[in-house]
Amino acid sequence: MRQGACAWPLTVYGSRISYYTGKIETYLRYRSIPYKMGHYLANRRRLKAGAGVVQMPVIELADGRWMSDTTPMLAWLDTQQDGPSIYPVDPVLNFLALLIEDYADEWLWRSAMHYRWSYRPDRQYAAEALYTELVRGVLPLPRPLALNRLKRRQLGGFVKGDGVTRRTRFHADRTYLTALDCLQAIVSSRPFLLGQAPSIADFGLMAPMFRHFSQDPTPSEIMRQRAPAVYAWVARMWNLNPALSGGDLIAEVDAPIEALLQEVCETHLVQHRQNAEAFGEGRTHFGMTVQDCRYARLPVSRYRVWCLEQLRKAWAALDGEAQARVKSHLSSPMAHILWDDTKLVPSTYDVDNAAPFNRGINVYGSGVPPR
Ligand SMILES: N[C@@H](CCC(=O)N[C@@H](CS)C(=O)NCC(=O)O)C(=O)O
Repeated sequence: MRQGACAWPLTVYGSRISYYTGKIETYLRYRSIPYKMGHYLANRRRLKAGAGVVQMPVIELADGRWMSDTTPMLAWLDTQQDGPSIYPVDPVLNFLALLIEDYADEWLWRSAMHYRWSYRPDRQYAAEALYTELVRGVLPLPRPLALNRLKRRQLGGFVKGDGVTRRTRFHADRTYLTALDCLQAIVSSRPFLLGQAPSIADFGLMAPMFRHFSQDPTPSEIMRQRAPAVYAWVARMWNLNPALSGGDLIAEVDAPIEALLQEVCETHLVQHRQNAEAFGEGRTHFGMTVQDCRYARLPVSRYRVWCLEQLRKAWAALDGEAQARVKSHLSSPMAHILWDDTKLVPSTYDVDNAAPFNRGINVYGSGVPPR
């Protein structure tokens, strides 16, 4: 580790069942960066004052700085390391890995929230876990009332409020199953997505696959039955040892990665285009058709417009030869939003490029999707 003992240890404000907290902890453990967990709810005013946002995770550095948003956090943390970077040297692999991270962060989220809060045993498990870890002793609420409020907030806001209805539910289920099938095909033949070493694609996918899909009762049983190699990969990622996990990445993108990229294009990139267009028109909600499913009313996210801007910037930074290679692996017309001349209305988020040390924003409004 190169850096600044002055910045460590870190205090991570999050939860042991949180999507993005699991992603960042996987990396901190891999690099042996010392950290402790801080109480999220008891410190929410400090998080708002320090990082500008109350979301999981927010990180306080020992030198008094604050970070939010795991994507720029990982990018910054990785500049502080001596070991081989998790960002591939090959610009094509690097671009595709960033795209997979974004798909894991911003597309699989809906499906993960649906599995956790739509299914009764999963909802009960998650509400109990959040109550015990975050609420008990902090908010003066009787346990049954707290559990009910948690379930209502999450199911109303992040499932129904994020477009999962009787008509779209099959697709929120299928999104997970397709991701599992794609990943099973990849990690059955090598330890990590892009070869013998973990990359940002693996760390990104740990967000949904670890704290949600491999832990929540319903999707974890599906994972064990349908994709045991993915179950093993999750454990491998959580138990990473840099001495045992170095090695080469694939020289060329292969068919199993292309199948995953096809799914990314058909789902996540459709959502990116529709969300950015609706943002540009000043709308609060939008509809979209993904594969054979019509989502009628989804909340617009300014943060996701910024994510798309970041991907388009990464694309623009590639030279002509790398761009041609990327295009050869993203044959779907849905991929064109990454490079076509669509004029996006700027998000105006993080215009100083200070993330993760900027004033953060939530993915939706003030946290929960607005109805
Ligand atoms: N882009 C952020 C997203 C963080 C995020 O949305 N975390 C969720 C929980 S895992 C959250 O705090 N949601 C807001 C809420 O529940 O109020 C990141 O990568 O860290």
